[in-house]
Amino acid sequence: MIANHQIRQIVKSFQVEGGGFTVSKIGAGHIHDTYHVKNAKSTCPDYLLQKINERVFHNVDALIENSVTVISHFNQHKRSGMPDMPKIIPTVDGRFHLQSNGYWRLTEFIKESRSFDRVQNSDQAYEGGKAVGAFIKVMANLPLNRLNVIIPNFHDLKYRLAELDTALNDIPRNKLKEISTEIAFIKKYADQLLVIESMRNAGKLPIRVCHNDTKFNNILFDDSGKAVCLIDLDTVMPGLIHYDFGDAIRSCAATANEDADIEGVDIDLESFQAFSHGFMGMVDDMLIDAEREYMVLSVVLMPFIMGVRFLTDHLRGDKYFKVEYTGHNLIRTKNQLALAGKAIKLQLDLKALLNK
Ligand code: GN1
Ligand code: MG
Repeated sequence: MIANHQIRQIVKSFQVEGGGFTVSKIGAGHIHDTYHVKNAKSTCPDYLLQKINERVFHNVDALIENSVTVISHFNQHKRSGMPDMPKIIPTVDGRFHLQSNGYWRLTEFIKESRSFDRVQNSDQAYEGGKAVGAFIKVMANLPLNRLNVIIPNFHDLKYRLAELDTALNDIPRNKLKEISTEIAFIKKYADQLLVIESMRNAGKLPIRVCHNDTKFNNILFDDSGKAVCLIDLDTVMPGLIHYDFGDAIRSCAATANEDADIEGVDIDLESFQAFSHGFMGMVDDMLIDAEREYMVLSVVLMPFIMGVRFLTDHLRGDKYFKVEYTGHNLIRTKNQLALAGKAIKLQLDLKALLNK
């Protein structure tokens, strides 16, 4: 554990305004250690400090370079009236990260803004949909080659299944029993879900700049309830629009959070419709028919991929996602596969709502 006075020292290595900082840890993300740095001087900004997880992100320079590219592109090309994305604060010697027993980065914290783990109402879901759609729309004219590929094959189901297979080969046979239902579910649906990436590989779906981690709590809201922007730009990379839509629905329209047990996990149709309405309003004019056709399948694909990833991590001994107890990733697996199962059954209803 790093002490608060050490963190305050790290903060002072950046070009910060004000002083008398108080630091508190924020618990939401599964990857980095994140702290809210409160400024004693109320006219000066608060900050968000993160220790970058190097087990997940091997090339921190490439990561930071992407964030700088994305923020400056977004702020230059956004529609008038849209708020700016929070700035990355340089260190006193002009770098965008600090190396001190790990890598640290500091961003501006937009005062009176907050994120939500669970959607509160349909207006908020609609606002969230608009924010995710706006991100894709504004990033559409950033050439793909301006971005580094931070985690190759990130949302590639074939790759995730191969990783799961390797993990399965490494565990004792008697452990397989505990996960037989999950493995049977994955085997049953994998082929049908691979269709999205087959279409991508055949060049039939356009590659776009995507956020790739559109979990609901990565959307920032102001205190009037309007969405401000997307945060957590770590995985902004070339991808399919389906990744961002399906991943957002996975958390925004789920009736239980991903750590809850499988009972009660379902898709809330009202939140689905509200989010989709906000999202499609932003991107509809850029979509090709094939993208539209697979939009609803992405609502199955994304929790399915998460189920596969959580299960793989569980089998490997929880090396990737932060866990609070042994078996946490298995609960997440069951939850996400249950959600994928619900989405499979609801596909026709979702299609009808999307086209309404
Ligand atoms: C991780 O960083 P965070 O907690 O928003 C993960 C996402 C998963 C998510 C599941 C780089 O996101 O892909 O969807 O957990 N990010 C990375 O909650 O793997
Ligand atoms: Mg993240």
